[in-house]
Amino acid sequence: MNIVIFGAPGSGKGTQSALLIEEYGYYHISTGDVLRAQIAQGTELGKIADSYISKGQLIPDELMIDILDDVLSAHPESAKGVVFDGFPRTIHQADALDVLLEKRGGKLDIVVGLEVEEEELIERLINRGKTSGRSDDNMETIKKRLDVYNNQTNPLRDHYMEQGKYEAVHGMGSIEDIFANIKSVVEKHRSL
Ligand code: B4P
Repeated sequence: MNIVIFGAPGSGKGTQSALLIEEYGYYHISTGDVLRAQIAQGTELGKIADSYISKGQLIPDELMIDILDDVLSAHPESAKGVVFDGFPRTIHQADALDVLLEKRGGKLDIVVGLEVEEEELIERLINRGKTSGRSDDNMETIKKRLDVYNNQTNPLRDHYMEQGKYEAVHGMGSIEDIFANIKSVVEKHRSL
């Protein structure tokens, strides 16, 4: 299965993706982690990525799509199923994902949307900022990230609803309870 974990910054995408991988053994691609690894290594790509991330902006679509294509090609085990964490973030990326999967004989099965109130998102990210060292976990950048999410990423919710692929999951409460709900949604699609 190919699963997208969708949600606002701080909605728990990374947290729940890790549990999904543990449970089902799919290949995990966090585009945020891929970019942060490049930043940590000081590569040219990392410098470009940092200039967007630290301002709370999205990396340009074409660049992000090329990076994803490269990651998929470098990991043939991804053909058995992927948890896409943080991708797609725009309609253009969503269209590109369909093409990338089709090219490899696959398709997107389900989009798990973690739905969390904005106040809670801000609290989580501010808390993470105390220890993460991330250039984007501060109040000013968090507000920009939420604006970008509302304007550019949230429209994907309707896009995937129209395709019958969107499964809303209440993303507040304990990590275990949220995961139990995600699991039941994934199991439902696995048995289809
Ligand atoms: P990401 O790395 O995807 O960062 P994120 O949206 O903050 O989500 P993350 O997965 O890290 O946090 P989570 O919600 O799990 O992206 C960072 C940046 O990279 C973007 O802003 C953008 O610039 C760039 N980028 C990435 N992908 C891109 C793309 N496709 N196109 C263009 N640009 C892209 O967790 C947040 C916190 O909440 C954690 O501290 C966690 O412990 C906590 N938490 C989780 N679940 C909880 C719960 N149930 N209760 C309490 N706390 C919880």
